[in-house]
Amino acid sequence: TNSNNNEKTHVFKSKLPDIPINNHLPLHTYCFENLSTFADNPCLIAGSTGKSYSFAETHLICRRTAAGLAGLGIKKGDVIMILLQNCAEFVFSFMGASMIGAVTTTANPFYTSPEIFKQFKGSQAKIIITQSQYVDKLRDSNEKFPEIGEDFTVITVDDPPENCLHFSALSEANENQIPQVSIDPDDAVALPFSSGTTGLPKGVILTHKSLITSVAQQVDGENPNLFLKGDDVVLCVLPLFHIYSLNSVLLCSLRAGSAVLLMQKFEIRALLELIQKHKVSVAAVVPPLVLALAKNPMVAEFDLSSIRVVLSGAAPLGKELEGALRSRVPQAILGQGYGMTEAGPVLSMCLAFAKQPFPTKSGSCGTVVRNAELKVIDPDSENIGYLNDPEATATTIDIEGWLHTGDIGYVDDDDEIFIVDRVKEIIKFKGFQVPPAELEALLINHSCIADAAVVPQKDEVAGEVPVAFVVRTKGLELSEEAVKEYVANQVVFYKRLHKVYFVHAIPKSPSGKILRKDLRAKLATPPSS
Ligand code: 4UV
Repeated sequence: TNSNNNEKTHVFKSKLPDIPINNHLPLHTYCFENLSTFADNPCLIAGSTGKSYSFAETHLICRRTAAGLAGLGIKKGDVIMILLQNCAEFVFSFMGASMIGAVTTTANPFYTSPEIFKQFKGSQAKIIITQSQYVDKLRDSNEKFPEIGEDFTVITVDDPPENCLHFSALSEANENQIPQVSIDPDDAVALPFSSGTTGLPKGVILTHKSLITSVAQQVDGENPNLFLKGDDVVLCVLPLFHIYSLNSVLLCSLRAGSAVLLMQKFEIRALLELIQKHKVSVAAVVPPLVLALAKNPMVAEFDLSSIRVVLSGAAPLGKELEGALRSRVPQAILGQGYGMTEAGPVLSMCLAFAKQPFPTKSGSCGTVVRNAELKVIDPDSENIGYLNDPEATATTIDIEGWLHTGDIGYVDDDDEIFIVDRVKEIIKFKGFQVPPAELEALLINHSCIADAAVVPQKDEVAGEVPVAFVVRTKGLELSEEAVKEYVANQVVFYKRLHKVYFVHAIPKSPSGKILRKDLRAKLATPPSS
C-alpha cells in the first residue's frame, strides 16, 4: 500500500483454472439448463407449510407466471417490483419475468412507504407483487403513489385487498402463451437497489450475462468453487430481495439441482427446527446469524449434524466468532464469500467449499472467483470518484473496466483476501445497507437541524450501527430522542439512528465533502463533552 507506482500492482486470479461460461443464454435458460437430470427432485420447500415443488413443477409455474405477466401487459424491458418475504411466489415471479425479458426490482417488504415509493418511482415498475399486509403502504397519498388497479397493478400472494389481484392470475395462466422474445445477453434482468460507493440508493442494472457469469463462477466447472450437489438442501433465510441470497442461494441452487428451503424470516427456534427436519446441508448466513448459532443455548437442543457448509457473507466475520461456531458444527466447513451488488455480486469465495478443496485461513473472505481479476490499489493515489452526485456511479467502473469496490483489504501470500475496512460511505447493519446520504437528507429536512452527518459506529451484534452528528439551528431546542424518533418514523428498522451527537459544525473538505474519517475518529475516542 505504500507504492504509488500502479505499474507494479499485482493482479490476482483464482487458484482454479478459468472455465467456459454459457453467458450467451438468457438467465432462466441457463438456470434450468440441467433440469431434465433432476426434474423430480425437490426444488423449493416452503419452510412454514412444508409444501414442496419439484424442479419440473417449479419450471412449469415459472412459465405460467411468465404467460400471466405478459397477459397483464408486461413486455420486454418492463420492470416489475417484488415486495415479498421469501416464498415460492418470489421465485416464480423473478424467473417468470426473465422468461419474457422483463426486469425485476426487488425491495424490502419492511420498507416504509417513502422508501418503497422512491424505488417504485426510480425503477418505473408497472406491477408490484406483494403480501396483502403491505398494500396499505402502497396507498400512501403523501408519497403520490398513483391509483392501484388503474395506474399500476398490485398482485398479492394471499387474499387480495380492494383493487388488487390474486397471484393465481399469474400462476394459472396458460404456459403455451408465453410471447416469443429475443433476449440479448446484455439485457437487464434484475434491478436491485444499492447506494454503491456514495450517495443515495440507485438501481443496479444486472444483465442476464452478469448474473450467469456470477453463478457459473461459483458452481460450474470440473472443480466448482462452491460445490453444490443434487442432494443438498440449501437454507434460504437471508432475504431474496438482497443479491446475496438471490444469487448465491437461489440461482446457484437452481443451476446445481439443490433444494432451496425457504424461510420467511429469521426466528431462532423455527430455524433450528427446520434445519433438523429438512436436514439442511448448506447454510448461507450473515455474521449476526453466526452469532445466534454460536451463542444461543437453544442450539444445543437440536441436531445440526446435516450441515456440511456454512457460507458467511455481506459483512465481516471475526475469527473469534467463526471459532465459536466451529464448536457448534464441528463437521462443517466454515468460510466466507465477499460480494457487492454492483459485482453481480460475488468477488471472492472460500476455496474450502470447492469440490477438491484447498486449505484456507480463518478470517479470510476467500480467493477471487474464477474468470475474474482482482487488484489492490492505494486509495489515496486512485480516483474512486466520490462526487456527491448520483453520476458517481459512472466513476465506480473505471475506463479500463475495473469495478472499484471501496473496500480496504489485503491479499496474503496464499492469495487469500482479507477485508479490514471501507473507504466508501455505506454503513452495514447486519449486512443490510444503510446509506448515510439518505439519512442526512432526512435530517437536514428537519426545521431544527442546520447540518448533519451520519457515520458507522462499531457494534457487537449488528457489526455497525448508524449514528448522527447534528448541528442544531441557532436558538432552537432539539433533543436526541426527538431526532431518533423523527428518523425512525421514516425508515426501515435497520436505518434507525442509535446515537445522536450534537456538534457546532460538521467537518468538511474545501470542496464541501463531509470528512467522515474525522467523525469516525471522534467515535473511536470517547466524546469529551
Ligand atoms: O452491495 P452489498 O449489500 O452486497 C453484499 C453481497 C454479499 C455477498 C454476495 C454473495 C455471496 O455469496 C456472499 O458470500 C456475499 O453484501 O454490500 C457490499 C459491501 O459489503 C461488504 C463490503 O463492504 C462490500 O463492498 N462485504 C460484503 N461481504 C463481505 C463484506 C465480507 N465477507 N467481509 C467484509 N465485508
